[in-house]
Amino acid sequence: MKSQPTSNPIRVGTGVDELRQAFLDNLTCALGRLRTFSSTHDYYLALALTVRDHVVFRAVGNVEEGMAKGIRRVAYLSAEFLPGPHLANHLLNLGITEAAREALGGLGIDLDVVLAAEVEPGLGNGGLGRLASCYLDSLATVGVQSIGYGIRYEFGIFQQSIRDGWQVESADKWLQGGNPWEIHRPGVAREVKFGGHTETWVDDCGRSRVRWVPAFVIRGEAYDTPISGYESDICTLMRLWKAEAGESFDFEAFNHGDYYRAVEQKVDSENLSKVLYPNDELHRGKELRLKQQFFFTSCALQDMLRVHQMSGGTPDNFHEGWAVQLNDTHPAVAVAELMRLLVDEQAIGWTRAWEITCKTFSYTNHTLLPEALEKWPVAIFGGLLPRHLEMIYEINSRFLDEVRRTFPGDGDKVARLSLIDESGPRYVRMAHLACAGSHTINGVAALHSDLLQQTVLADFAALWPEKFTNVTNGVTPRRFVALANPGLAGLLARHAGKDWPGNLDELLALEACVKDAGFRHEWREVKLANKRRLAAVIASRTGIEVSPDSLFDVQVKRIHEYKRQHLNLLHILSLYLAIKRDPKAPVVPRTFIFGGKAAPGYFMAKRIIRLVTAITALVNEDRDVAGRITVVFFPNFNVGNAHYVYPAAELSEQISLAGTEASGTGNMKMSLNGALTIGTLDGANVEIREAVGEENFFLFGLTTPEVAARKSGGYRPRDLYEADPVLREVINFLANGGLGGDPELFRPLVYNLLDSDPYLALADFRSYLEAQRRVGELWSDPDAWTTCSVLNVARMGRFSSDRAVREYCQRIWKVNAKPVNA
Ligand code: 26Q
Repeated sequence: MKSQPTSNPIRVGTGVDELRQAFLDNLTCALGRLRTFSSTHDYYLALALTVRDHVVFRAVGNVEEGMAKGIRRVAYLSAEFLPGPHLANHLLNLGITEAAREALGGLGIDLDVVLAAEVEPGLGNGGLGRLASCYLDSLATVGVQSIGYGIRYEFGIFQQSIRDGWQVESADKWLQGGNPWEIHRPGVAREVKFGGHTETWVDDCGRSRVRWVPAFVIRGEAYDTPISGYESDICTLMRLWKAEAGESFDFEAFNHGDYYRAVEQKVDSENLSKVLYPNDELHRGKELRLKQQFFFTSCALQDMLRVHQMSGGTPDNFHEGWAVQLNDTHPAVAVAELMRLLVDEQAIGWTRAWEITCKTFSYTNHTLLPEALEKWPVAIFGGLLPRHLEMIYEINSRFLDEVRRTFPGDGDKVARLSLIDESGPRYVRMAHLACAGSHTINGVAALHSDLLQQTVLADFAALWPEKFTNVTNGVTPRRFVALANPGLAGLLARHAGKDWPGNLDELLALEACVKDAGFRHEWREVKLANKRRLAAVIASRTGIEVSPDSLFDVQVKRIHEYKRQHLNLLHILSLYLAIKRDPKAPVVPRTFIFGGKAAPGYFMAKRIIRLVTAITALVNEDRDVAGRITVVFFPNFNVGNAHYVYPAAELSEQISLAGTEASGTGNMKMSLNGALTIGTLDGANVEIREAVGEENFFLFGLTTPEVAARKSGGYRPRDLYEADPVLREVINFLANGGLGGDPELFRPLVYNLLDSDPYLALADFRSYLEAQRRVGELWSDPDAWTTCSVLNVARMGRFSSDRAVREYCQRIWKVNAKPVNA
């Protein structure tokens, strides 16, 4: 019998009085606090628990409904999620922000102060993790039964601070103050095996079967975080797994009276989900990372099978119950694990199991850099997952038979496509496993999807062209406009209608306002207020005073050579030197704002941060350029800080070398907040430029084919240095200690540029300067600039993650989303 969830009307009531009463009840009963002794953090926890009741109440109802209807669900498997602060987002989605403000206001408590007390879960490195969270938000918004599976890292991405100009990392203790959003479900636990060996046996029906006898077992316990949708009845889950010691091993150790060994094993097991790996070379190929990947993947698949069977499904129709998306190759071992579950544990024949597997998975690739493709040494893989290695060999042998049939006599192709790299020491190629086991493979922007098929996955594209498609990334306008930029949100609601957060194409209506001087004035006032807000935050965090009347030129993203923060820095130095030479040089007042973390083991990226801070010291303290250029490094860029930065940006720096950035999503966030983009034809920049109009975008740089031609023609950056006096002056200044301090500090950067310049910064330098000159020119005409800014926002509707998720639903997952405007 279907049971409807019920609850106390106060607990889930949305009126001011009910919210206030529920808040006070939680303060007293859940937290055991007297009001007089309560801290802001207590208030935050009490309000979070209040709001959680609302979302969980809906989540419980949804689960039952889904079970009853037997519909296909979506599982998004991702080693990373970056949800950002939850509280304000739920209030917005539930439409109770103002009621909550009033409820707390009546008690003399300021909602904004309470919201600021939330510590965000930093369970991801950057773009890929944030994308996963945007997609969970949109899945709930468009009404799809879905779940995001991942790892409950105890320590997320490190906290960054700047000491003596250098990045300093510290542990992210996000759970220290308690996490009111998660519901721990010790009862929802899965056993995950590791190591050991395999054995064959014969079952009752006389079939030959394989049994995996592990060396150890780790238990995964579920922690559920509810995900609400915007104005949606649906509430879904992010289910993260925490590693705990498996029971049996404690017992074995106790039986031998070896208490300490038992405790040691417990600690060892729990280490599995301790810390998120940064995306750097040093951590590639680390066994613990493979353990993490298999751990969450196996927990997730076992969980899906259980849900499927509880909803009346059988292992044989698993693919009808679940569509499973692999967010990059991090969960790609799922392909082998589902095969093992079906073949070894459910006794389904190989051919049928493979059919089910291929109908279940689809794979999103997020990189074109060949060195970033994951591969595992066969010895590590087989030591940890002996049965999976056997299965991968079997998958490979059948797969390569197909390749030989399609391309007879092409041995090189067979070697290139193989799931095992045998060109040197042997590796398991995770992208190949993902491609073989998926029905659809997508890139994350049109250019990226094309290049994927021409480069890193070209052989797969030749074999299975029908598997390949593109789904351009999107971002949630709820968090990145409605929450982050309430001033703009109000203006949009007044001029484009109140439905824009759920239907971003409505913003097109702004085009009609662009000629209205009053509207443009309001638009500028909103931006100015956002710049003031950011200036205040910058002053309090860095001590640097920036003028809200200057052009805010922003580059915030992970620090990486391919993203070319150093190209931006070369431009800044060229301006600095120009003003030093000629105080009348035509340079509009600018504030250059940088933000982003460098992977702890990435030498060049850390030097780039050091260069930003050196230039900060030089420029900000030089009276000759005072009021003309200011440089800031905004420390610890994360989702919460992004809320201050994106709304204040006027110029969005998207200057990666063409053909290197898969998509970018910060480009979308800034344009949606009214920034103009200076960018290359890379990633989603291409589509953003098409959407907003080329006259509203500052284009520069080589195109991808031109990059290829330059490289194959023997690129010699030193020749460019010799030929260009401006470039020479800037580089000499850097190399000869112009920044003060140790002249050796930036030599590695300088010689890297002159001798190899792998991302062609010098080749694009001139064109970049020229585009920056046009930026300065347009900015000097506020009306013209504002017009471009409005048109950017008006035409960005396509970059809502709702659109992206609907495309996945229709074309890849084959599930129904609710119609737009329903
Ligand atoms: C791999 C092995 C070992 C340790 C860590 C990793 C690892 C972790 C994270 C490798 C890569 C990542 C993250 C990649 C990422 O964020 N990619 C970005 O994805 C965005 C969403 O699609 C795109 O917009 C960006 O262009 C892309 O760089």
